[in-house]
Amino acid sequence: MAAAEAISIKELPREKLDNEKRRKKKESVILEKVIKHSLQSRWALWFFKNVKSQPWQCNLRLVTTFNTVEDFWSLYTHIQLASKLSSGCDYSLFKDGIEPMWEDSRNKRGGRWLITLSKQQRHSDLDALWLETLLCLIGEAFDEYSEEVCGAVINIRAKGDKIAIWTRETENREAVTHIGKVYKERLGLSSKVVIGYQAHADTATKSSSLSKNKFVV
Ligand code: MGP
Repeated sequence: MAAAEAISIKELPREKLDNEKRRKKKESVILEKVIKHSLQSRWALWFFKNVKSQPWQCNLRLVTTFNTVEDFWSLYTHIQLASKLSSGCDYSLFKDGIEPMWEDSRNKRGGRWLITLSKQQRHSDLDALWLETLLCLIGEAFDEYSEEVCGAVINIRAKGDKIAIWTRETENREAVTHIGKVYKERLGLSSKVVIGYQAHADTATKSSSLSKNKFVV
């Protein structure tokens, strides 16, 4: 079939050949749209590996961006599970155009809903919680407040891993609390578990590793 097609294309005059190429390109774009399912936003995956001799920002690398369900799964199944990364590494998934750092203009007035895990949970819970976090993001799970979401970060740390959803404005109380409630429910956390929301401005200036919670759910 492909060989027969190649022969017939070769025999076409130049103008017809160009038209044929254009038709085929259009066809493949349409086919891609039919086969692939678009996400509402384009997302960027970042990887951080701690090299202490370098400034923090130099250790951050953009892996790739995607905007379809299929491309998300193909990326997810190709990269290392979070639980297999070495200590000091992070993955971040952010809306394309927002850098996963406090300084980005879309993050600087925002904060994060933080899930802190025990060392034992790396093996029992971490990968499932991170996957659910990713699905909340790409599925825009927070109703009309999904626009407030900037991204999510997973920190692999010897002292205990962390997962957080970053939102853009700490002052949008209604949006922040809605996102926190839905997130807690999606993670299947018991109502007895309390999770906290911290402003990046506080995290960035904190002296201990605990900054105060602005909201809890
Ligand atoms: P971390 O990687 O978020 O948490 O921040 P970790 O390693 O668990 O440390 P802890 O302090 O929360 O216990 C570690 C350090 O990385 C910070 O103290 C900053 O020096 C740097 N860092 C982290 N973030 C998210 C940023 C950021 O957005 N911008 C800049 N400039 N530095 C950051």
